Amino acid sequence: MITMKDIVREGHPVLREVAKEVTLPATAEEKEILSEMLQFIKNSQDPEIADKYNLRPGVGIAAPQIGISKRMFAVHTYDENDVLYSYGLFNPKMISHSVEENHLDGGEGCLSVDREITGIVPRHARITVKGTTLEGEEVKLKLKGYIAIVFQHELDHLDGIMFYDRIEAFQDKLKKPL
Ligand code: SB7
Ligand code: NI
Repeated sequence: MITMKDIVREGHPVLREVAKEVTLPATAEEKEILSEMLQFIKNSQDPEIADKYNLRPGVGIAAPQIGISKRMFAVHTYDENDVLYSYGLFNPKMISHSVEENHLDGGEGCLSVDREITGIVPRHARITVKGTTLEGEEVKLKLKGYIAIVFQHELDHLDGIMFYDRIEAFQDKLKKPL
């Protein structure tokens, strides 16, 4: 069972690596890891289990967050219409996106970041993602709203990008000479 002790925190180089493609079909071990990741997210949303194991509630997790530099992530959360999006995906890839942007008013957080970082994280409003499910099925998902933002957060982890890299004020501060 995955618990918080397995979660790699910021500062660990694996979070900054570009993760490697999973050779398909995925091995039994890769499938096992990805289903454990999905189970961790489900557990983190179960008040009793989360309390018992001290899990921080999460909506998704990417393999680099457990120290595995492979292109796979799990998402388990509901959209604005209470439709459940529950996926373990191998080699997820954004194949198109809107020009229009969107963001969460409250900003974003991350299981690998143990501090509050405020700021607007600009994201694409709509994306199309292709990937292979835990069951080995190829899917093409058209996403918008909250779910599209969660997927972009997870896709970024596979490219070594943290949500705060995209906070404009933060970027400006880094670029500005003293
Ligand atoms: C807020 C939180 C997340 C995505 C988008 C907005 C995910 C939090 C959990 N993770 O750290 C997953 O990488
Ligand atoms: Ni994250």
